[in-house]
Amino acid sequence: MRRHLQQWCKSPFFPIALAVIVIWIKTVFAYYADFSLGVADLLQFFLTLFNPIGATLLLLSIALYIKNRRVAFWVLVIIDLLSTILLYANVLYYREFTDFLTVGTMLGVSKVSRGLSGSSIMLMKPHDIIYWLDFIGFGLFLIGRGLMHIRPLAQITPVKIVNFFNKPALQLKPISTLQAFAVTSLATALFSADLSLSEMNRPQLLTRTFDRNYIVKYIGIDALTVYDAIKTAQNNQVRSQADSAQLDDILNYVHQNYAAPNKKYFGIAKGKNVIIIHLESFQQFLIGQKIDGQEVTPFLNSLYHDKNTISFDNFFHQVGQGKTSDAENMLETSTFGLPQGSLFTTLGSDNTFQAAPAILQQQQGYTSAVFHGNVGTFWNRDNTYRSMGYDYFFDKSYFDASAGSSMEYGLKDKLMFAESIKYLEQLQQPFYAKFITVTNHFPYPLSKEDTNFPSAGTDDDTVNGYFQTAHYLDQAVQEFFNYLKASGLYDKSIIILYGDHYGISDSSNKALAPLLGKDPERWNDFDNAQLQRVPFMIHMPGLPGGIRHTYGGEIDVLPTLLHLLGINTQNYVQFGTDLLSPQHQQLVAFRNHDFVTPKYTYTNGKIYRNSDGAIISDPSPKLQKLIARDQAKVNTELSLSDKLNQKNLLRFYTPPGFKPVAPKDYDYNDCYQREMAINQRLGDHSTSLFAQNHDKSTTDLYHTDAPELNGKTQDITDVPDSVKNNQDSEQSQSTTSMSSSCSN
Ligand code: GP9
Ligand code: MN
Repeated sequence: MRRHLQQWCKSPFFPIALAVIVIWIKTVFAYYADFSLGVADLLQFFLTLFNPIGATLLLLSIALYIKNRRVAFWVLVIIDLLSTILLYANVLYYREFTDFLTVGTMLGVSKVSRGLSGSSIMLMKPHDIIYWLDFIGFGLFLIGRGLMHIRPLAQITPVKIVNFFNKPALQLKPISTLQAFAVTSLATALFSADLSLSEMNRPQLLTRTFDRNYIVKYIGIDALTVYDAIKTAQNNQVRSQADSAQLDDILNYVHQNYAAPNKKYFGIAKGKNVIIIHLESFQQFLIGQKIDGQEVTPFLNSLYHDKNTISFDNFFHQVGQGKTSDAENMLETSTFGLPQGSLFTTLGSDNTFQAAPAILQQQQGYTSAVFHGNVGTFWNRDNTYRSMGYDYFFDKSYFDASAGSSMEYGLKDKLMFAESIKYLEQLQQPFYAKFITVTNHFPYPLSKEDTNFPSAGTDDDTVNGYFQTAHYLDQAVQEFFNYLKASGLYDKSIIILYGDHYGISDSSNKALAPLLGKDPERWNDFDNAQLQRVPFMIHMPGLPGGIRHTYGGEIDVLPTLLHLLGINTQNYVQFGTDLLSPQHQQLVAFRNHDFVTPKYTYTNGKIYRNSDGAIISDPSPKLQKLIARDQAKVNTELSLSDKLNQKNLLRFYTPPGFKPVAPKDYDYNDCYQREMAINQRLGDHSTSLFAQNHDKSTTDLYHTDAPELNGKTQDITDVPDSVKNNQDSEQSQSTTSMSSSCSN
C-alpha cells in the first residue's frame, strides 16, 4: 500500500491529480458550508459532488501541454490559485448578496453591480481557512525546503535561489502531448456527462438560465463564470453596434400603433393602490370548471362574474422560454420577452427599462413592492427589479420558511399572502404591489392537509394535481381578499389578476380534453393554441364591469392599467395597446410568431377558422392577403421589441418627464427596516395603512386555514429573526442610501 502510494506520488500525473482533489474538496465544502443550492434529490446531490471534477481537470490540463516543465508547474499552481480566488470571492459575495458573481459585477460594468464593499473582512469566517489550507501548506513546504536547500541563510545568493526553483520537486514530469490530450479528453467526457445528467434533471438549464444557483448546483462555479462571460460578450457585441438612429423605426411603429384611451375609463382608478395578483400557471379553462360537480375555483369564478370586474375571455399569454419572468416583463414594460432564454436573466441586470414601478413612482408618487415566496435570485429577479425601479422586494428570506411551509418554488400561497401583511401595511400609499403565487406550479404536488379537493381521475398525474393546486390557490386569493376588505384596503385599491402562462403542456392536453368536453382523438394544434388563454381581470369597487370578448394578451396590460390610472402613454415605447380603447387592434402574437385574431388562428403553418376549428387548406386570395398582413405585423412587432431589448436602445431615449432609473439606488436586504424608518420619519404624514390604523398592526384581521399555522397568528405577525438581524446590521447604511428612492 505504502509502496503504491510512493509510486503514485512519483507519477507524472500526481500534481494535477492532487490539485483536482484539493479544489474538489474546497468546492464541495463551499457548496454545503456557504452556499444554499437547494439540493432537492439524490441526482442533484450526486451532481454537486461530481461537477467540480470535470471542469477543474479541464482547466488544469492546460498546464500539461507546456513543454517547459518548470513553467508548467507554476501554471498549474496559478490555475489552482485563480480557481481558489474565484471560489472564495464567490463565497464572500454570496454571504452578502445570496448570489454569485457575474462577469459584469467583477469588471464593475454591470449597472446593478454591487462589488464587495470595504466590509468584506467582516464577511470572513473562521472556517475560511479551509479554502487556503493548500496554499498555506505549499507556502510552508517552500519555506521548509528552501531553508534546507539554501543554508546557511547568511550565504543566500540569487544563483542558489534559482537552483532551488530548478529542483525537480517544483517541476512537472514530462509527458507526451498525446497523454496530455488524453487527460483533456477525459475531463471533457466527465464535463459532458455532468451536462447531460443536469439536462435530464433540469431540461433547458442553459437555454433558459433560471437562476445562477441552479447553474452552480448543476455544473459548478467555473462553468458558470465561463458561461456568463460568453453571454456577456455576446450581449456587449450586439449592444456595441447600436446607436440612437436605430430607434427611429421603433418609435415610428409604436406611435402608429398607439391606441388612445377610452374616455369612459381614463383615470377611473386614479390615486388607487394597485394590487397585482400573479396567478401561477393559471389557464382560462379553470374558470367555471367543475370536478365531480365541485367548482375548482369558486372564488375566482365569482370575481370573474362580479359587476365590478372587467373580465376578458379572449386574453392570451405570450411567454417564451422565460415563462413567469417573460409574463412579468410584458406586464412591467409592455415589451416582449426574448426569442430564446429569459429576458430577466439575460438582460435584466444591465438594460435600461421604463417600467411600471418607475413610471408610477415618477408620475403619481407610488411606492412599489413585490411579494414572492421563492429565493430572490430566481429569474434574476433581485437584479431586474432594481433595474426596473422596484422599491421593495420581499422574497423568501422575509418569510418563515420552516419545514413544510415551502415547496420547490417557494412558500405556499396561503402562507405567502398571510405573512406579507406585516410588510404590506407599512408601505406608503398609493402603492403598486405585486404578489407572485407559486403553489399552482408544475408538477402540482400538494400535501393531503392542504386539500380535500377531489382528483380529476385522469391517467395523467399532472392534470389530476393541477385542479387541486388551483383550488388551493383560489382559497389563498379569497383569504387575501377577505383581509383587504376587513382592513379597508379593498376600497382604496384596483386589483388586477392574471394567469402567467399555461399549466398543462401540449403533451398533457389530450388527457385534459375529456374534462373540457372534447374528444382527445380529434385534439389538434388549433385546440392547443386556443388553450393558451389565461384570465385577465380588473376589479375595483365601483368599476363598471362585465365580460369582454376583446382579443388581447399580456403585452397589452401596462397601457390598459396606465390609462385606468390616468397616465398618458403616448411617449413610452410600448408594444401593447389599451384593451379598453376602441383603437385596440385584436391581433395576438405568440412568442413563436404564430398568432390569433377574433376570426382566425394561425399556428404551425396552418390557418384555422375559430368558429368551428376547421383547417382552411385552400384560402382565398383575400384571406391569404389578410393572413400575410397579420403575419407581417406580428413579425415586425416581435423583431422591433427584440431589437429594442437586445441592443438596449432605451438608453438612447428618455420620454419627456421620465428620469432614468439608477439601479444602484436600490437594495433589498433591509426592506422591512427601511419602510418602518420612512413611516417614522413621516410621522403624521405617513400614508401607510399601519399609520392610518394609529400605528397598530392589521395582521390580526388576516384569517387563514393554512394547516401550517394551525390557527396561530404568530407567524403572520412576527418578522423572522434573520430579517431582524439583517436589519440591525444594515440599519445605518440603509436609512441614508435608500431615502432617495423611497422618499414618498
Ligand atoms: C419561480 C416562479 C416559477 O420563482 O415564479 O417560475 P416559472 O417556472 O413558472 O417560470
Ligand atoms: Mn409561472
